Amino acid sequence: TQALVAAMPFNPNKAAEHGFDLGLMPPAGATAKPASRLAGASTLSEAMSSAKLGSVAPEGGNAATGSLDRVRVDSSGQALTTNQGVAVADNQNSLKSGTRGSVLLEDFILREKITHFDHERIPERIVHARGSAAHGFFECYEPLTALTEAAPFKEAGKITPVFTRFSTVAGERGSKDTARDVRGFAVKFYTDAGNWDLVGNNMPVFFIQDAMKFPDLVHAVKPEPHNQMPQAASAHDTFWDFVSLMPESTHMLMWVMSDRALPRSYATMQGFGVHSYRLVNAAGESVFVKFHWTPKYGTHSLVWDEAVKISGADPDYHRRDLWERIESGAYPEWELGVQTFTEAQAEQFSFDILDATKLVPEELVPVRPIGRMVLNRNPDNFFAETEQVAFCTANIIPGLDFSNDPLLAGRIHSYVDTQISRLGGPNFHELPINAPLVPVHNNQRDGMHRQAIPRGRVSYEPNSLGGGCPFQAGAVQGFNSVAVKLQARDEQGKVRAKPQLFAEHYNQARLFFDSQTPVEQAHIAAAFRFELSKVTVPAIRQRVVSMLRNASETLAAEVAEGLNMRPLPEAMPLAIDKAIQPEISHSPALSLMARPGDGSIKGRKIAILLADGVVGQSAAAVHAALLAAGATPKFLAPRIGPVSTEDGLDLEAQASLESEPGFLFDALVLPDGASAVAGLAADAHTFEFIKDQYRHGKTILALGLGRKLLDLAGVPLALANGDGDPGLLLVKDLSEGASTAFIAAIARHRHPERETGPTRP
Ligand code: HDE
Repeated sequence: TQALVAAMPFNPNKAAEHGFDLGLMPPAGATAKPASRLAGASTLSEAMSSAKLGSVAPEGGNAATGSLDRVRVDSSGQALTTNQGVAVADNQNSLKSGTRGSVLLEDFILREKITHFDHERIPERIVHARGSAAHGFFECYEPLTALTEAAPFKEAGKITPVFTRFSTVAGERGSKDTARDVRGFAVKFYTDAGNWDLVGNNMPVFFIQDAMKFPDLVHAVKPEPHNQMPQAASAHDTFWDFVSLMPESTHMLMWVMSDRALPRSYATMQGFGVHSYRLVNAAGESVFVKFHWTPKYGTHSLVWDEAVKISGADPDYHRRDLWERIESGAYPEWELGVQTFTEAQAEQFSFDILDATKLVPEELVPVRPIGRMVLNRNPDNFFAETEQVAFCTANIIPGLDFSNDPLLAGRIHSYVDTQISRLGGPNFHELPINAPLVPVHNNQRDGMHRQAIPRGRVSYEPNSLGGGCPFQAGAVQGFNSVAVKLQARDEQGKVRAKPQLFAEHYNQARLFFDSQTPVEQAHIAAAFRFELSKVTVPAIRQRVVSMLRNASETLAAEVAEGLNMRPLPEAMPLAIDKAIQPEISHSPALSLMARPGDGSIKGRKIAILLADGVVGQSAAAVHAALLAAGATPKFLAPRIGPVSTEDGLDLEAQASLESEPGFLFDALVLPDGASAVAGLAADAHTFEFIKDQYRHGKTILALGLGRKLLDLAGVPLALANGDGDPGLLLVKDLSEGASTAFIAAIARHRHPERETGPTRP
């Protein structure tokens, strides 16, 4: 028993890691491309100094360095104290005038404790309130100096620490992880030239083109103001009312109704910078750039039925997944890629690169990989790190610059502004998680919660009393904005207007839909049907379908059919008077299936069912094989705890069928042994478990007599068209290479062949 329980890939009772640099490094033997400077270094600080990072802030603490002893608290072996450091003798009873008398006002211990508690909450983020984050590093593949002088891209093997936060957008801080929603993908690079935040999403486009519309969009999608419903859902009247009056949202709606909005985990979703930014080299020359994060483990999503069920059984599904992957060493990893193009190229595109509702198809500009990000350390404290981290699109460094995207402009203002109220004043950059690695020197002073103690009497520049310090860095060392030339068409003077191409709303929505596989298209149609079935006002449903007709008649017809809408409403009038011919009509890169991943099953959760009388050897052997492949196998039985086996091996169920239902797992093993099969068959949860696994396209391995459970659950052993089901493996025992076949089938993630139509069995 001990051996198998201890063989869990992570320790759920993980102790606090006070003062250690544990977990800061890539796993032993990890191959960093190309020549890693990490080899031989035992702490990140060491690795960073060998990677020629800048000096570490002398103030003594940045969460990226791991050297946070000044602010970390280790209470082991310590007596309880007040915030003034006074030892507390009794933490159970308030001070009273006699045991039954009134509580005394002088009880400063009680008052301090309650007062602090009363103020423990800060406002949640207005959007992206629910998130999870981790520390890690970015490693540069090769110098990118021809294009940019940005610090992380200077040398092959250069390491830059990062802190990355993933989030849902609409739900509140305590809402569920698996809502249909966009996911935030925000990366803080602690570079040796200051902090750079790449604040992106898991979709490369956005709903609106101008920041002016953002408060409207957010008000429309958030719970409705009169009754505060529904939580973490776009399936309601106000959202669809708004977007159906904003046809520029059509492209983004395709993404949000696709399985992209239901990621299987943060580790299996892409990330995008969305806007066009600029890369600037030392000579001041610049090109446009779009940033892409591509997950090493492939892009994998949930199906809707699965997402709905998970949100009930484990609202922390993605948070738990990220935490457990890191604890088990199956570190999430992404490749950073860039699409770079010149002003002249941009002029030729059939869309405007300042329009955040458009992407640059990879067929037009390929994505060039420039480095990788590995997340390998969980935060010590959720509030201090994940909640207090403050990302901001304005945080850029020399070598980067903005484009004139009007959505980006609004963001450059919004983030600092919102953080001033969320984090209580202008000094949140001093919080350890936000502090840059490089020292900060300026004449900003005071404000709420100031930590730094600036010395001397000079707080202005120019000065002579402070020897002129801190002085302007000058054009060579300091940040310079690209001197972009105004073009003739910009010389209209002040206008509240958009460029003409912003009025073309449907070409890329069509491109996206037409580039999906049939299963993905069916899921998009089903998502529109579901969401619009929650819309109570028929005119809004009609308006959405009339908008969809401009993007895809096929999709519009399918959605209308699902809503019993006959005849089809007229197509919405176009906002642009001339047809814009797109460059391409098909982009395979837009399908989730385009990135199956590295073929490993690292981080996948696999259920092995047990019951008394099970054949212990084969169950234990599958467990060992899955563990060796980097997955997280788990024994489950009708009840948690010890299970007796046919062959006398001690096994222990780590969860019950009731506590962790089937849809929480990526694959399933049905055990061998006559009495175990009878025991499992006597529990109705077993059949729910199997049916969900089957319906959701998961891989199922039945060992020996375990296949009987499939028959009892009514699972068909062949596909509807008579072909064999690639996700069902029925074997006598493990000797026939079954675990290899099982692992290969799990690596496919899901077997959509089982789906027979939009309404699915
Ligand atoms: Fe944000 N966004 N946003 N956003 N956003 C915030 O900043 C905003 C947009 C994104 O993990 C807020 O600190 C405006 C696009 C992420 O802490 C706020 C506009 C993209 C996060 C804000 C946008 C994003 C935020 C709320 C339209 C993808 C979470 C709390 C002009 C490229 C960061 C906060 C984290 C958070 C404003 C649109 C990504 C209110 C005004 C497009 C990942 O400042």
